[in-house]
Amino acid sequence: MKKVAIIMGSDSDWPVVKGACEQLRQFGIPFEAHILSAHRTPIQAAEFARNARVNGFGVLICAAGMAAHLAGAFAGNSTLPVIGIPMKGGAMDGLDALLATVQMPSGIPVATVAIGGAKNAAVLAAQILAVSDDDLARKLDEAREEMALQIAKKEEKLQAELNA
Ligand code: RP5
Repeated sequence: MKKVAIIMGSDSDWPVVKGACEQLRQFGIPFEAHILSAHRTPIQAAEFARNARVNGFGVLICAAGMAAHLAGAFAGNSTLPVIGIPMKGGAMDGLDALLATVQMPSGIPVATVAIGGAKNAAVLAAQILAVSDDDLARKLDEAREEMALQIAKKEEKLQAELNA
């Protein structure tokens, strides 16, 4: 199976980003996580992105806050699908990162999840890899079934409380 690369702009992003790692682990998807910055380590970031396909990656997840150019820089240097996680924090509490990540120029897309949406970034990466992986597609179906089961249990509990 192709690997997922999870790149974060700073170690301060890690407490949120590790949620993506946990989700990938649950699906049994191999991944690497690295700290690389579009601004502080621009050469290393570009090199990683340029070599990602040949190094066995299938999807790139990039998490960054504030002037969040990391996902865009990766997208500019690779034709692998790039998923951006805008990080909370700074003067605008993530809105700046959301706009910086999502407002890409035509031709260079970044699939942007919600502010701090690490779990969804991992699920979307899994869905991309599952296009050509039936086992993984089955795991995604099972996860959906489990989610629906949890909601049904909550609904039952709510109705029991209302009718008590
Ligand atoms: C971004 O700036 C990082 O992704 C992080 O979200 C934010 C703050 O970085 P630190 O100052 O905590 O290293 O580049």
